[in-house]
Amino acid sequence: MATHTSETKVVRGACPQDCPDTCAFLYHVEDGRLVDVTGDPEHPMTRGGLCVKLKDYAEHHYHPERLLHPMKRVGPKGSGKFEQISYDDALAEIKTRWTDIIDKYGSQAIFNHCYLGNQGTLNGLTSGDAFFNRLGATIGEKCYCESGSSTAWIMTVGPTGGLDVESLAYSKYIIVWAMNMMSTNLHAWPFILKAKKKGAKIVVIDPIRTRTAKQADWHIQIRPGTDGALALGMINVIIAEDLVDHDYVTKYTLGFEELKERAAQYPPEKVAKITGIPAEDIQRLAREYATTQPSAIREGVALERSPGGGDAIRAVTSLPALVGAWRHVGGGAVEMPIWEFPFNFEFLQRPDWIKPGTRVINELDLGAALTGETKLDPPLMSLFIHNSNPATQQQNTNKLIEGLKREDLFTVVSELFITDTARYADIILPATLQAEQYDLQVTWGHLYVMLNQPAIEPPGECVPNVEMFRRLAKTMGFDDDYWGMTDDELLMNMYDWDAPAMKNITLEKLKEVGWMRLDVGTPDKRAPHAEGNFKTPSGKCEFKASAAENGNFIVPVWRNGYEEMQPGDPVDPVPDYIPPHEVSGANEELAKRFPISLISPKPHAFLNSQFANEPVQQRRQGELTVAIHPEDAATRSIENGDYIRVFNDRGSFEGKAELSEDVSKGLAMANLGYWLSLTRSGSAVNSTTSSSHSNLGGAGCQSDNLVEIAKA
Ligand SMILES: Nc1nc2c(c(=O)[nH]1)N[C@H]1C(S)=C(S)[C@@H](COP(=O)(O)OP(=O)(O)OC[C@H]3O[C@@H](n4cnc5c(=O)[nH]c(N)nc54)[C@H](O)[C@@H]3O)O[C@H]1N2
Ligand SMILES: Nc1nc2c(c(=O)[nH]1)N[C@H]1C(S)=C(S)[C@@H](COP(=O)(O)OP(=O)(O)OC[C@H]3O[C@@H](n4cnc5c(=O)[nH]c(N)nc54)[C@H](O)[C@@H]3O)O[C@H]1N2
Ligand SMILES: [Mo]
Repeated sequence: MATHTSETKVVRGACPQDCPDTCAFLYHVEDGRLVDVTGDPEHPMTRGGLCVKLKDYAEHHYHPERLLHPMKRVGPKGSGKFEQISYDDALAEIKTRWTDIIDKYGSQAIFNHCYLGNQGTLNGLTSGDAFFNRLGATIGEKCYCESGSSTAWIMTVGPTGGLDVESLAYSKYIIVWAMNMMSTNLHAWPFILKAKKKGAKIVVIDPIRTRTAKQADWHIQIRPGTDGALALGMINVIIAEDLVDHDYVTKYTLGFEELKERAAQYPPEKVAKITGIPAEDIQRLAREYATTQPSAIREGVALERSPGGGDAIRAVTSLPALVGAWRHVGGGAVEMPIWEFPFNFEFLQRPDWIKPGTRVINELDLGAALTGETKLDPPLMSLFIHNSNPATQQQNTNKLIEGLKREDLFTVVSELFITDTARYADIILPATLQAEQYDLQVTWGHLYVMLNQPAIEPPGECVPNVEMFRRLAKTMGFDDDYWGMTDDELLMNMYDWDAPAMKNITLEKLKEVGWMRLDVGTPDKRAPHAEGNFKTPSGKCEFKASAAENGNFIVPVWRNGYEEMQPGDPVDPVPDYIPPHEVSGANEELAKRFPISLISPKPHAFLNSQFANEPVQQRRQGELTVAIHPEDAATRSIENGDYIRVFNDRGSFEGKAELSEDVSKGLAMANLGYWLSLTRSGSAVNSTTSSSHSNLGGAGCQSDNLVEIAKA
């Protein structure tokens, strides 16, 4: 940290990154220059410390390669050759091309690809929805993350925040299920340590012996994509040994008999064969979990990243009600507390502007949509990409890149840097970084409303997304009041400020203090479902989901507010185990050619692909490494430090071999996030991952990936 003088101005902010912690920032500014960004010591989650990724955040604002002006492509697509143009010329070009496309093909030939590069209310996940709904573009389902787990969570317990992570301090038994908290939810760990000090047992369920697993009392090394079987096996034991809280189940749950029947098909011996976990361990886990109250489950997103991911999360989310864990402070489960925030999605996304009959395409199917593999009428002729970097982050990137190369495709990218995706743009618009913009941050890991106030002027012609869409709306001739509203006017409409959770919270007060806790009970007292009160149609925890009667659906948040169900495979009202596609047994032929399961979790020092172009973070993270079991390495004559090639029918990438028993035999691990343009092979993990979907919410199956490995 730099030393600060009395000349230093301190401005309150909030971290914009796609992370459950959403830390409270203090921006330190001297002579108009951001000299440091520190964590607010008063904030109960941040507690004065930022993660390694954000340690050099002030400098990130002055990165020499930051985009400061609009750019127009001058070389072939993908070459990264651009020349500066004015903002007005960029807007004029967009208007001409879009008008032409709309005349020839209709507005649905335009597609917006957006994710959570920025997590603000004004500038984040939904920042393009109102504009593109107004334009009549094809609706993009934003399914990179949490769409599967949220659908499953809402089907089971409704849109509730569930267990407050701060209440983990009061738990006696904590299961961290598919989450590498030490890297991805660091600020929740101290609450777990508090519980541990008081004697709580910490269990981590993860195929890999991660940093987090190493801190646990018990690491359960599960085969990827088999969590649904483990949860049903636990339910089997809990019911067979009568560890059920019958009073709770009778009063506050729906479908116990059906769940009992389903779980009877998953005795521990059978589950042991599926998951690779010894039957005695499954029994012990079930007994300890049921009888050590309050017991808590921290659900990680990786639970959804397999073909049966949705049902796995429904089964896991059924556990606390079965044993009455919700009765206690510190008991229950947490997916995302985001459901406690009173968003006004009707205003945020303007679903009323969606023209009847507008089609929907999952962003994760963009490669197939662009290349013509999915027959589309009209075809996609223009892409607008912001807050996302699909060329590194989307599965099966080779197919996507083939689509991005199309000469007849008009692509606009709004970015901070010329990323792997921006290289394929026709026009690039420069975006602001967090110290340069105003926003109310959306948080998905705690219960504080967080205001970010601008501390410095935006450099060059950079503008926040919200202003970019105002300009685009004006350019396209939209004259609705919406586009003339100030940031504060928008925010006043985007939340229900009169909701009980917002008691005493106002924008004025937030401007003074920076952050305030929602009025949803304090961590030492909060037990939201002690007496049921689930937000499901029945008001109960639904082991048998009423929502399944509506067929396959995803939460409207992920599709511009669009409510209509898509015809899909019928969903079983009671969760079942749906096996992975890419395992021996499911696909013998594939498993013979590609015998290694590859997992691609989050990097410690990058935030998805962000900061992967920062030399400091590159040093912290190291080069692209593939962890492989020593026996698998030996049969392939691979030694520690060798460069290896990881491949399957979809693609390949190269990395450095790290022989490690942190991965079991038949499993390998390589982190996500490396920029293709900065790797040895010009490719990374997502060159190998498949485009298949989890059974709920259109989520991706990043953990369902068979590969072979050889010396490079
Ligand atoms: N194999 C594999 N693939 C995965 C995952 C995995 O575990 N394994 N995880 C998935 C998950 S969970 C997620 S969330 C996705 C994430 O996928 P993305 O959201 O695409 O991830 P980022 O790399 O954060 O890309 C965000 C981009 O937005 C830009 N950006 C940041 N702020 C702003 C802004 O204010 N305005 C504009 N216009 N741009 C901005 C950044 O520079 C960055 O390039 O990846 C998914 N992909
Ligand atoms: N440092 C850092 N922090 C981040 C991010 C980042 O890129 N870097 N990204 C942010 C984002 S977008 C998100 S969504 C969160 C996600 O944070 P996490 O929920 O922690 O997600 P992942 O890193 O995808 O995976 C977590 C763990 O799940 C394991 N896993 C993979 N497949 C399976 C499976 O089938 N079953 C089980 N039981 N475990 C499995 C992986 O080995 C990994 O250790 O982190 C956020 N925080
Ligand atoms: Mo994510």
